[in-house]
Formats: sequence, structure tokens, C-alpha cells
Amino acid sequence: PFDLFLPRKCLLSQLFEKQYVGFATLPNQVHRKSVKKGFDFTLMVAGESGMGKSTLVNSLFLTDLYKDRKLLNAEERINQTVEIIKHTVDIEEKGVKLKLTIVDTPGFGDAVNNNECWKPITDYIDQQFEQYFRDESGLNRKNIQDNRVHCCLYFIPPFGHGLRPVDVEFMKALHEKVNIIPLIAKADCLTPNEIKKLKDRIREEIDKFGIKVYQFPECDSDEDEEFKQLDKELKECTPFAVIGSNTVVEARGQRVRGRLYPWGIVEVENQSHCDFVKLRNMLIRSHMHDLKDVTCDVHYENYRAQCIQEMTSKLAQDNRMESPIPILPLSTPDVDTEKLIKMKDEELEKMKISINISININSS
Ligand SMILES: Nc1nc2c(ncn2[C@@H]2O[C@H](COP(=O)(O)OP(=O)(O)OP(=O)(O)O)[C@@H](O)[C@H]2O)c(=O)[nH]1
Ligand SMILES: [Mg+2]
Repeated sequence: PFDLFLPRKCLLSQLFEKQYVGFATLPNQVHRKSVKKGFDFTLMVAGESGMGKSTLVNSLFLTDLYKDRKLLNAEERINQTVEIIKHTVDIEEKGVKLKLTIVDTPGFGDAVNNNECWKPITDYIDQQFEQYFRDESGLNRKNIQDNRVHCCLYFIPPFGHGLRPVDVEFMKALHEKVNIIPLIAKADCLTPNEIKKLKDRIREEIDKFGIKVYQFPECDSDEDEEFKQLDKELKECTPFAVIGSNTVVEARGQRVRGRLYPWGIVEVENQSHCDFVKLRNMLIRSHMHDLKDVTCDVHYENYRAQCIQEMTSKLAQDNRMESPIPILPLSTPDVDTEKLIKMKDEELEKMKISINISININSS
């Protein structure tokens, strides 16, 4: 609604009265403009193959993005490198358009040699930064398509006792480039106690290894109590333990997204079964904008500063190469030279005076 962002007692009619200049409508103008323009968000999923990345993305956005996916046979899987697939979907909700891009990285950790398996992923992120940097420095800055990755969901297997070396290396290779949100995959494999233990362990290890995952911003002190409580719960719940499913099952007389086992049903959207709802709320409802801001202000700024630094040092190097004789700066004259200059000046003055005198005598 139009008055959504107006200060409470400030109705539009009041704005046109004399006591208001009218800038209270600014948030409103911004709101209208951004709704018209639409929003975009790019989410990346990464982690070992078979961890349920594609399934979770489907569960998150309720669209079957992977209908035509073909499974690779064993032979193809052995030397397989990470293959990056980009899907874009346009979602509309109450007139608000969101262009959602999912960057899937299937097959990570699938090959026999997993050395530098994150390289194609870091390259992909850098390429998007590079493209944006080029567009921004070009002529047509109005219609830049922003493909920078705003968030990377990193799937940690539920089977181990914490982070594996590959998880540490992977996250470290990415943490300066993208907002990493670590997840415990396939949380239905674990009991609530096991989940708690694994979460504690992962949090400790993230600290110990100096991995910089996405930090939720501090909650403003003027937020209401309910919001503060939700924010606290969200922070305590990381890394989110998630379950994905592409099937709808019948549970408690309702059709829900879940997984049917011989011993029962696990529901994706049941908060006592996993943190899926918390993750979705965080990504879509509460922190999408902050994730974009951090991408722009921190990760992209780092990339940009590095680029400019490299460019200037290259330019300086090229200049030096072009002129083989170094151009020395003009030296300031030393004391002796100054004395000599002074003497010569005085001599010149004397000569001028004597010339003047002789001219005067001759003319008279
Ligand atoms: N138990 C359990 N199984 C899951 C879950 N999510 C997905 N699966 C199953 O795990 C298998 C692999 O799921 P995908 O979503 O294809 O996994 P992926 O991570 O995208 O795999 P790659 O594309 O090879 O990297 C499928 O059989 C899914 O049904 C989950 O939360 N719990
Ligand atoms: Mg997949």
C-alpha cells in the first residue's frame, strides 16, 4: 500500500499542507520505484555431490528447476570437474517481482582427485565481479545486469564429526569473495542431540580455522521485542540443519512437503524437524537485502580495490619500460651553485649600470 512507509501520523493529505515540505514521501518514492524495477538475487549452492543441494533449492522456491537433469554414468564421473549450471526463474508475489538466479555446482567432490575442487567456483564468482567491473567502467551503466553471487549455501555432510579438511579449504577459498552460509545437509540422518553436538563442533571449528562465514547484522535497539527474539533464535541456530524433499506427502491430514520413511514422515517445513523454515525466512524475508549489501560493499569493493591496484602498478611498470633513461626529478641547487648564481647576477647588474652611464655621457 502507498502509505506503508509513511510516518505513522503523516497522511498524504497532511503532506500537502503548509507545515510539511513533503520529503516524508521519499521512502515511498523509493519503494514505488524499486517495486517497478523488480528485485534480483543470486544464490549459489555448493558442497559434495549427493548432499541434496538441488533438492533443497527446489524445496525453497517451489519450482522444479531440475526436470531435465541427466545423471552421469560412473565412467563420466571419475575425472569430472565441477560443472556450473545457472538457472533463472522469475517469481512474482503480490505484484513484487523477483528474478532469482540459482547457481548450482553439481558433482563437487565427485572426482578421484579433489585438489582445488573449489577453483571453478571461485573463478565463477570472480568472473561475475569482473563483468560487473567492466560494465561499471563502460559507457552504458544504466542497464547493467548484476550477476554477482550474493550468497553461497555450503552443504556440510551430516555423517562426520565436524568439518573435513576439504570443507575448511573450500570455505577459506571462498570467504573473501562471497557470503557463505554453512548448512548441515540431510539433517533427517541425525537425532536432535546429534544435531546440537555437530552444530557446536562446526561453530567451534569455524572460529578455530578463521573461516569468515556470513555474519548476521546486529539487531537495531529500536526493533520490537518479537523481532529481537527471532533474530536471537536465528543466530543461535546456525549452521542451519536442513532437509529437502521434492515430494508432497500426507501428514496429520494435510499435504506437506516431506520424506516418507517406513517408520514415519519427516516434514521439511516443520520447525521441530529441521531449520528449513528459518533458513527460508532468513534468505527471503529478513536478510536478502543485507546479503546484497555485504556483497556490494565488502566483497565487490575488495575485488574492485584489488583490480585498481593491479591496474595502477601495471601502468607504472609499463611507463618505466617505455623510457629507458629514467627521468630524474629536478634537483634543488646546492649552496655553492646558489653563490655562483648570485655573483653572476651582481656582475650583470654592474655591467648594466656602467652601460647606462656611458650612454648618458654620450647623449649629453
Ligand atoms: N535423507 C535425505 N535425502 C535427501 C535429502 N535431500 C535430498 N536427498 C536425496 O539425496 C539424493 C541426492 O540429491 P540431490 O539434490 O540430487 O543432490 P545434489 O547435492 O544436488 O547432488 P549433485 O547434483 O550430484 O551435486 C536424492 O536421492 C535426494 O532425494 C535430505 O534432506 N535427506
Ligand atoms: Mg545437484
